[in-house]
Amino acid sequence: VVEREQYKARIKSLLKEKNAVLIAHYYTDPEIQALAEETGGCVADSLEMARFGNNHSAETLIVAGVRFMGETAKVLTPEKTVLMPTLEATCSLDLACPIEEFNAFCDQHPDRTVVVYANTSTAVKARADWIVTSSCALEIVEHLDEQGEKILWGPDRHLGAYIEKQTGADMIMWQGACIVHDEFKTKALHDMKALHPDAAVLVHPESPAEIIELADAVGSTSQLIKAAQELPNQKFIVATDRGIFYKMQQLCPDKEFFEAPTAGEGATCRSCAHCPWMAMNGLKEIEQALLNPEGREVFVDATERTGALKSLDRMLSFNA
Ligand code: CIZ
Ligand code: SF4
Repeated sequence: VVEREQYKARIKSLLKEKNAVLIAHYYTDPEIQALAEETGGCVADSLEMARFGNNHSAETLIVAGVRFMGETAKVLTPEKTVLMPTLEATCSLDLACPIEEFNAFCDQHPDRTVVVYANTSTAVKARADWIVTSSCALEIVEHLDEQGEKILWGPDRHLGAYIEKQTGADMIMWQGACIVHDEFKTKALHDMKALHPDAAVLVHPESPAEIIELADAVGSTSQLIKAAQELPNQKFIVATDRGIFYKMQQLCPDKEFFEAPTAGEGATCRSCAHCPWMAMNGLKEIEQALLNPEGREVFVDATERTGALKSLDRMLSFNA
C-alpha cells in the first residue's frame, strides 16, 4: 500500500514537471482511473479520450488504454508527445484486421462506403471513409443509409450486426470480435436474471446478438454509465469490461452492480470480463513512461496520418 502511494505521489509530481496529462479509459484498473481524475486528466470512452486530448493544452499526453487510442491521439495532435504505459497493449479487433487483407476486402467492394470502428490501426483508419466509435456508430450509419450509401463495415462483427439490425442499412462485415465481450454467455445470463429479477441488464454492443437481446439498455461505455444513473433499478447486470464499475459505483453509490456471466460451467475463460491489454496499464508503467519515454512513445507514419485524420475529423465534426 505504501509503495502504491509512493508511485502515485511520484507520478503526480512528474505529470506537473513534464506538463503532461493522464487520459484513462473506463476499462483500465480503478486506481489508474482515480489517479487520472485526481490529477486533472480524464476517464472516458475512446471518443471522449480523443476529444479531451485534442482540446487539452498539455505538451504531453499519457494515454492509459490500448494502442489504437494512443495512435488516435497522435494522429489528432502530432505536435504533442504521446506516451503510453506500454505499447504492447493491443486489441483483438485491431490484431484481426491487418491492413493488407483489409485493403483487399475493400478493393473487392469499390461501390461501398468504408466505415471502421476506432479499434483499428492508423493504416486501416486511413483506408476508411468514416471512423466511428460505439458512441456514434448508430447515428453515422443511419445518416449514411439515408444518403443511399452501401456500407463495408469492420472489424467488429457483433457491433456491425447490431447496427445493421437497428438501422436496416445494407452492410457487409469484416469478421472480427472483442475477446472480452465475445465471452458473455446466454444461458448463464438467463439464470442470473432469474436470480435477480429486478435487475436491469446493461450490454455493450460488442457482445453477441443473443446477449444484446436480453438487454434493457444497449450502448457504448458512456451510454451504459448514463443508463445506470437514469434507470430506476437498484441492481444491474453489466455485460462489458468490469473496469466500468469504478465509474458506475462512483456515480451511483447506492446501486448494486454484478458482472454478467462469462465462461459456462467448468469452462475457463482467458479474458473474463476484463481486457488483458487494458490490464497492462499499471502505476509502474505510467511512471516509466514519464521517466524513460523511449519505447513508450507513439509515432505514426506521415502518409497514414493524413489519411486517418480525414476520416477521424469527419467523425469528430459529425454532431459535434
Ligand atoms: O471495447 C472497447 O475497447 C471500447 C468500448 C472502446 C471505446 O470506444 O471506448
Ligand atoms: Fe479490444 Fe475488447 Fe480490449 Fe476493447 S475490451 S480493447 S475491444 S479486446
